[in-house]
Amino acid sequence: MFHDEADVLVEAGRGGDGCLSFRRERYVPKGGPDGGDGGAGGSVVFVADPATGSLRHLRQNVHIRADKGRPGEGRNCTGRGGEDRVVCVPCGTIVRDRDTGLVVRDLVAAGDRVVVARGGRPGRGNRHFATATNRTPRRFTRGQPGEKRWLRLELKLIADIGLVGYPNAGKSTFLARVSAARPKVADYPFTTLAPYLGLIELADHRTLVVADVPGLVAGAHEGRGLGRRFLRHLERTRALLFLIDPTDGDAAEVYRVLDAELAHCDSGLAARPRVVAATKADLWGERDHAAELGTRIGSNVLALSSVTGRGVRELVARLAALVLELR
Ligand SMILES: Nc1nc2c(ncn2[C@@H]2O[C@H](COP(=O)(O)OP(=O)(O)OP(=O)(O)O)[C@@H](O)[C@H]2O)c(=O)[nH]1
Ligand SMILES: [Mg+2]
Repeated sequence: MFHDEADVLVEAGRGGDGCLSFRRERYVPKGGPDGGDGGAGGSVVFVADPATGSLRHLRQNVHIRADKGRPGEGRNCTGRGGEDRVVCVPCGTIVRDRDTGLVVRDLVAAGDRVVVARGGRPGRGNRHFATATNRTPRRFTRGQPGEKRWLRLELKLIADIGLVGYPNAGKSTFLARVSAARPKVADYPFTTLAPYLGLIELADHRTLVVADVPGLVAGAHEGRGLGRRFLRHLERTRALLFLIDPTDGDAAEVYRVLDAELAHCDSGLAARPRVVAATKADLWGERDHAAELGTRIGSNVLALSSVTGRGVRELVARLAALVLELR
């Protein structure tokens, strides 16, 4: 199951009512109005949090509400304000109004926050309504309801490098080799079902953020395989790493299919700078698939084995150089 989309109903707290009260004290006849104001309703706030990896926690939690404000009280006491409800979402979450489709906010960087439903205004106590001719106003106002609306959340990972390849090409294995990420690796297609990020630490303390996404197949743009839904996670990457397993079918043909699928995205993915590597070099025997593929597609192709480590260092260096240049 993907957890990169969620519809949620957010509802801010109602403002507390104003109070109707008069000062009652011995020796103070006709004490004036002293009804306090209500407290403001709590708001619903979304915050981008790097420790939150997906929108999974919002699935079951479709209705998110904030606290209501308390009513005002006599003796000019203002009611307590409702507490805000703060919800963590992953960096890269785009918040839209579900009905209009308009973007409310794109929560990109850690700590970015947005009020998605504003708390209701508090009511006013009767002390505000005293006039020269009416010293005993019985008027007060009620708190306003909090804002309420449906939102559509969409996660688009933000990374330096996006991995592009058929299922089983060895994308997750590569990421496990070069980063601390421990994705599931298995010898069947579509092992990776949800996109996630891995961090490669470079020697100079700089880092590369890599997005591993589910494998791409021919016709993905028409919904085949896991479809194009995950392609959006490649949209906010600086460069792409094509990983092609030459022991599984015609490598040049695979490359063309991948390229064609990217070309179906209108976000300029096909023009994104790319590095191409042929995977599982430890299984090639005498053949140099990297050179063969390079000749056929007319670009440099690296030989990579995530098992023996062949080409890993060179590939990371190439990615780092490319990304630093693009940054
Ligand atoms: N011999 C060898 N096997 C590899 C290498 N890299 C990956 N594999 C194997 O290839 C299979 C698929 O690897 P994954 O890393 O899960 O492939 P993936 O591209 O992430 O696949 P999906 O998540 O299904 O799209 C696993 O059985 C890996 O052990 C390699 O360099 N050499
Ligand atoms: Mg995988």
